[in-house]
Amino acid sequence: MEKIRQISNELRDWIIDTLSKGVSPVVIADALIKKGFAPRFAYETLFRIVGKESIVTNEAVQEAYQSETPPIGKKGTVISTLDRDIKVLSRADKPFILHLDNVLSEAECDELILCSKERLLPSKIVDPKTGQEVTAPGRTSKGMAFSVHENNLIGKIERRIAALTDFPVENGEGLQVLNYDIGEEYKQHFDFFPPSKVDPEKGGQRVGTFLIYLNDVEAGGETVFPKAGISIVPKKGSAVYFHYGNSIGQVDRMSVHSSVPIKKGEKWVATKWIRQQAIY
Ligand code: PD2
Ligand code: ZN
Repeated sequence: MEKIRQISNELRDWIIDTLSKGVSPVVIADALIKKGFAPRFAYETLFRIVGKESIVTNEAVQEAYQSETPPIGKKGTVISTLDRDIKVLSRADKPFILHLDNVLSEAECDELILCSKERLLPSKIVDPKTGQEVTAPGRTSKGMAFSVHENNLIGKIERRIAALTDFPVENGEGLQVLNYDIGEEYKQHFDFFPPSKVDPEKGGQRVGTFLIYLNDVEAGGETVFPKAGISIVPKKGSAVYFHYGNSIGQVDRMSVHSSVPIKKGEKWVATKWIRQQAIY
C-alpha cells in the first residue's frame, strides 16, 4: 500500500496539541506510522514541529503563528468612542478574543434588523479550492451585505468599529447581517482566506472579525471558539472581536470558530470583516 507523505492542517494541529500535553514524539511517530505514514516522513515531520521549522501540509506552509496584541487589546477595560463608552466583559490572548458590552443601542440593533429583513438571501462561504462564494451545508443562515457607508446608521456603526479597533473604515468589508432560524448554524471555520486566494489589490488578508449580536436568543446560537474553550452567549447590543492576522502575514488557526444551532427563537448578528489594508 502507498505510504502517506503529506499531513493535513488538522493533523498538524493535533500533533502540536498532543506534544504540548507532554506526549513523547516517539509515541506520536508510532501512532502516525500505524495510520499509514511513511516512517521516515513521520519522524522528519515531528522533528520539524519540535524544532519549530516549517512543514509541508496540504494547504500552505506556515511557521508557528506569532501572536500579537491588536490595538483594541491595549485600551483597558472601558473603551471610549466618539459617542459611546464600551465595557470589556472578558478577553483571551491566544487566540485573541475580546467580548464587549453595549456596542450598539437597542434602537440601533432594531433598525439594522429592519433595514436588512427584505434583502436576506441564503448565506455563502468562500470555496477554499476556487476562492469563489458558494452556498454550503455547513452554513445554513440567511444574510445580506450593506455597502460601506450605505446610510447614516451604517456609517455611524462603521466609525464606531474603526474607533474601537484602530483599523480605518476603508479596511472594512461591507457590514453583513445574518439571520439564523431554529436548527440553523455556521459550522467550524476560519474567517481568513486560504493564503493562496488573498488578493493584495483588495486589502489583502482578513485580520479580524467584529461580530455584533442584534438580539437575545432564547436557546442555542452561541459563538464557540473550541481551541480557546470559549462560548459567547448572544446578548443584544454586545459584540465579540477576534483577531487572527499578524503584521508578518501569518494567520492564527487557533481562531477556528462556529455558530451552534439555534434551539429556540432566532438569532440576528452583524459581522464586519477587517482586512490588512484599505480595500478601495
Ligand atoms: O453568527 C455567529 O455567531 C458567527 C460565528 C462564526 C458568525 C461568523 N462566524 C461569521 O460570520 O464569520
Ligand atoms: Zn466566522
